[in-house]
Amino acid sequence: MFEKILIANRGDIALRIHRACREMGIKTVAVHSTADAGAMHVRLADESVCIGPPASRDSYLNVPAILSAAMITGADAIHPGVGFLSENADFAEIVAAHGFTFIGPRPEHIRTMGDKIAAKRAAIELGIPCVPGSAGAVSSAEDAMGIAQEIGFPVLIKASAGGGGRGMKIALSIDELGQAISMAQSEAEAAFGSGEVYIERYLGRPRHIEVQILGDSHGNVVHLGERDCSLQRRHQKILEETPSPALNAAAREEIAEIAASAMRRLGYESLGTIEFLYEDGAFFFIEMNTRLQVEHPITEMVTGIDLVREQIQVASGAPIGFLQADIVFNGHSIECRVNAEDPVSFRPSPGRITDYHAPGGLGVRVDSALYAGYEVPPYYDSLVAKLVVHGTNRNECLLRLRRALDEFVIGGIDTTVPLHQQLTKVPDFINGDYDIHWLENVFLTR
Ligand code: MV4
Repeated sequence: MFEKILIANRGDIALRIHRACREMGIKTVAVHSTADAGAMHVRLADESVCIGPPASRDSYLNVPAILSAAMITGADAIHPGVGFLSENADFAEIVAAHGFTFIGPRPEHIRTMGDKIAAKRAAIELGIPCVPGSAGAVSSAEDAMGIAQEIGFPVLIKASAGGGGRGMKIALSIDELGQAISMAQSEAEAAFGSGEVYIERYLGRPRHIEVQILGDSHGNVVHLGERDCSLQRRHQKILEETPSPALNAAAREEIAEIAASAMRRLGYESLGTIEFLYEDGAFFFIEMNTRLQVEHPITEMVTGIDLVREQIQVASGAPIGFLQADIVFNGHSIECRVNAEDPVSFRPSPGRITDYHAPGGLGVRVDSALYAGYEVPPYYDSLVAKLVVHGTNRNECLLRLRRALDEFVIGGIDTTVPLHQQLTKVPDFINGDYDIHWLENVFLTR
């Protein structure tokens, strides 16, 4: 097992990884920008290294500075956390080339899944159901016309280098196709440096359901169930829950088994998430995330499995310590993402925390790096806390969630706590009756 891990991240996720390390007897190295010198992840770590000025590009994305920090502290492994360098295949390769273990999948799997066309091609080969569409990139309008005629309108043009919804264009009919393609191509070229696009049938009212996977270096792969992440605004998840209120036991088992056996065939190692759209009882693969996810705690709450501990263990070469049949799914869990934002305009609200009281009690978990007196810097993601609640069933989980939200005090800045208080009281949410557009088109327009 590793003796010392460098955590190449900040905020609540750096704390989350530090906690797993502590429980495993592994020393931690925090890295931080000058803006984060007083941050909780720095205070809790065994050692810390300043890696640059506030801008992420110069600090949390500064590969030479991070590698230097690992060398001077004698770390064995680097955990990239979420965001930043976590899905950068070149970084994973460079880390290994310098003699450190990258805590994540093999670089080739990161690279394949980062290219959405290559990811979809891999998914098809592995027997994962995909949205009907082009077999690869579409280059010309004529090419696209043929495919669109086959799959039917509306169609969606997506950037191969995209993901997270950037560079997507809908064409409702053949008249809109040519323009949609050239717009998607030029937007993708400007945003990602690659204008490669592909076409899919546009699903109008799907849910976003993702399956959590864990693989080791001995060929074992298990799934840890699904998460329903349909409640999003501008491709940012707001609240996630497991199990999905939209699935019955048979559908849940089927998609999770398809995902796990595909990853077994791929020889996938580490944590991974296969994302699907679910509409009219059918699943369609859209993307795969090759990292730990923000919403991993809800899976931990219903399985009792420490995902970060497992991720570190498999990275050290150990086999997964349990079988699929040993995993018991217990009750229901919901995560509310608390952002330092105005709950109506969603404008960022950095600043000093004047009061802080986190909710507690049975079935309540708060992952946050906040403390009274801390100053939320303006330079990074606005997520400041995850409120994660567990109940024996969805109703108990909801009652507990409302209670916990009412207890949460974060003074001095605006947060999205009031948004969650409203969301968890509306009938459509209470009934689990929502799709990927409901939050923006129904809830936020009331
Ligand atoms: C789609 C889709 C409808 N049909 N693909 C958005 C981000 C990227 N992960 C994939 N996305 C979508 N792909 C087809 N063929 C609708 C979306 C989409 C979406 C997906 C998940 C969660 C929220 C969303 C919001 C808008 C659009």
